[in-house]
Amino acid sequence: MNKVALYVATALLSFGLSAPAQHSAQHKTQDLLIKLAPGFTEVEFQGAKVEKITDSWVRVLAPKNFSLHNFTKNPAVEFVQPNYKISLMDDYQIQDSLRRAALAKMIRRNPQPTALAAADNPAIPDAPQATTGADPLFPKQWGMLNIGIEEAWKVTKGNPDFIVAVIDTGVDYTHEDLLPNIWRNTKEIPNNGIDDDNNGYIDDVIGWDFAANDNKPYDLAMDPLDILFKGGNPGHGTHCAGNVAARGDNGKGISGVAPNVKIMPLRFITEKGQGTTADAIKAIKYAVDNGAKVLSNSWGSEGEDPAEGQENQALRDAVQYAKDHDVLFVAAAGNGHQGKGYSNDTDPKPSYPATYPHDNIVSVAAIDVRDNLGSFSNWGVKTVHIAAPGVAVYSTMVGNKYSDIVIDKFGFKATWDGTSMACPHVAGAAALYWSAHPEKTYADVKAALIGSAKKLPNLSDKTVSGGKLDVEALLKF
Ligand SMILES: [Ca+2]
Ligand SMILES: [Ca+2]
Ligand SMILES: [Ca+2]
Repeated sequence: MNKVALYVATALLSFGLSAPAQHSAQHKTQDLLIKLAPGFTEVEFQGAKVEKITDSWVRVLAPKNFSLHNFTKNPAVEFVQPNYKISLMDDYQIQDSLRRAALAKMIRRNPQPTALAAADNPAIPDAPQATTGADPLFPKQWGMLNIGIEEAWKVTKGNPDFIVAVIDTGVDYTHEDLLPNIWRNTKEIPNNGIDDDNNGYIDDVIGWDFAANDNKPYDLAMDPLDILFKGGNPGHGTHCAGNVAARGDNGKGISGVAPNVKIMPLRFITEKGQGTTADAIKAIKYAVDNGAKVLSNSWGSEGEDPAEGQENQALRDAVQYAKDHDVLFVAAAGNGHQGKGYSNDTDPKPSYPATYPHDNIVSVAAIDVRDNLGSFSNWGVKTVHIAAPGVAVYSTMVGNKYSDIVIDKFGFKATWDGTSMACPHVAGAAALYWSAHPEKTYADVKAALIGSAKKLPNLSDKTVSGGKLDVEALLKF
């Protein structure tokens, strides 16, 4: 019959198949997102829990046996879909069974601490006094030199009022090289238990943690042994944030592409490397509503299979919301080795959200120090716009550290490789350009990124621009 019924059917089928076996409680509940029909601001279903997500979307937790009819007969319902899962694009879990057995033995012998509990998140420090001096680890940042950063910085290092939202696993906001550039919500009085700026979030002084629903979007990282065995977050958001806007010229660490702009840390992916569409949408809306002009998105979503008539309409609407507010949505193109849902050429096999049709999206591929496309990197001459450094990338790590290595333990070594690492370079570049040209629109910024890209023969049939990020040319564009 109508759209509603079709999507309810596919939604429930999909949800039943995709619910993780280890969370048996989820089998007893349907976790759905429902779009309200025009003119409706709320909806109720007897026996179901309804949570408002945006003006037009609600999350509904309904009993497993809740009938489709409850939705289809309700005039307030326009669209129903599962609350699709979202995950980090990089997974360091070891698959080989012999090595896993050896790791299991090690864990039994030496129980490892896992991530901090959310309740143990460090307090939010005050903004520090400014320090000056060269950034001692800058020479290790091959990616900065690769994109011509030093010439670009002669034009601008970014407007201190410009905000880039890092929508990810959180950020180590206590890190010496990030803390000076962490956004401050000056309309919120800290620790008074009141939502002073009336934005729906109490004491949100630097951002929000949508996974734990608190005001400390700290980057909870798993122990390396746990990551090798079970997967999880190695401090992904902190690494991304450093490449956007680690503080420059402060005598410490490194420098981001836009070393004077602000980072808004928004956490919606947990220490296990997983999030939900509902939380992603809330994070995107928060970023837009609280002044971020560029969103850095190094993650991939599920729930798009045109063959099955499925669509993550809720996430599409959130990207549209950003577009409607003149906000640029920079996204990692995706890593092809991930299996289902990802393929190297995103023209025939899209990767989401990077491949959504919204023209405020910039999809970013990864190159190495010799400008070769990373073996894992997605490309697409129609759907991936530009390449940027994304192999063995040096940046900030949780716990006041810096590295280009994710894990080097138990004979297993991984460097920070991924379109996840390339995306923040382009987000930082957009922030630089927009700082220099505040009158421009997202469409102008995107056109400048593409138009100024350095054309390379090996990328001519791989990206829309036929090249890689060139911030020197960008700032002269
Ligand atoms: Ca608030
Ligand atoms: Ca407050
Ligand atoms: Ca620094």
